[in-house]
Amino acid sequence: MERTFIIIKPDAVQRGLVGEIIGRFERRGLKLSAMKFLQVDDALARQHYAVHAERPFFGGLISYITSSPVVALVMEGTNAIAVVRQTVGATKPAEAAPGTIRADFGLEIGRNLVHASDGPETAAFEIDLWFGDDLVAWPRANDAWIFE
Ligand code: IDP
Ligand code: MG
Repeated sequence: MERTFIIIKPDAVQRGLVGEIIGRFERRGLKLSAMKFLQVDDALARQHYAVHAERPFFGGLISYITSSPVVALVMEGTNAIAVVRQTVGATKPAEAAPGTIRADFGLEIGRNLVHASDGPETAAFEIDLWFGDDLVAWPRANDAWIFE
């Protein structure tokens, strides 16, 4: 079983899309392992996006992610990292496949609604950064009908 880290970004929270977005992951069969609602500070934003520190959009990205509260969550399931990226869609909403979150709700790269880990190392780093050991392992009643 694999875990991945997701942020419902400030634009999605402000637009009242938290339930819609979490619902898409839940309906797919993914299982919650952790969740919190928080205002991200500058230090956490810079650590989370450290890989982009030299990019021209970095300042705007830090302003965006710290501008208003976010929902951070960890979800678990078979191939969770890849299936969440697939459900989220391509970075540029205009290039995201119809039916993905970014295509269904977004227009611009700098307001693309959701973050999701892009690989196993990133997922491990991000889960530790945002939640440490604060994850919940729990038996879900319908696990056997989703995980073979
Ligand atoms: P990802 O979120 O699909 O993994 P990354 O390339 O890792 O995309 O970029 C991280 C985030 O930085 C994007 O989701 C987007 O919010 C922002 N971003 C990336 N490229 C640009 C850009 O060219 N202009 C503005 N924002 C950008
Ligand atoms: Mg990324």
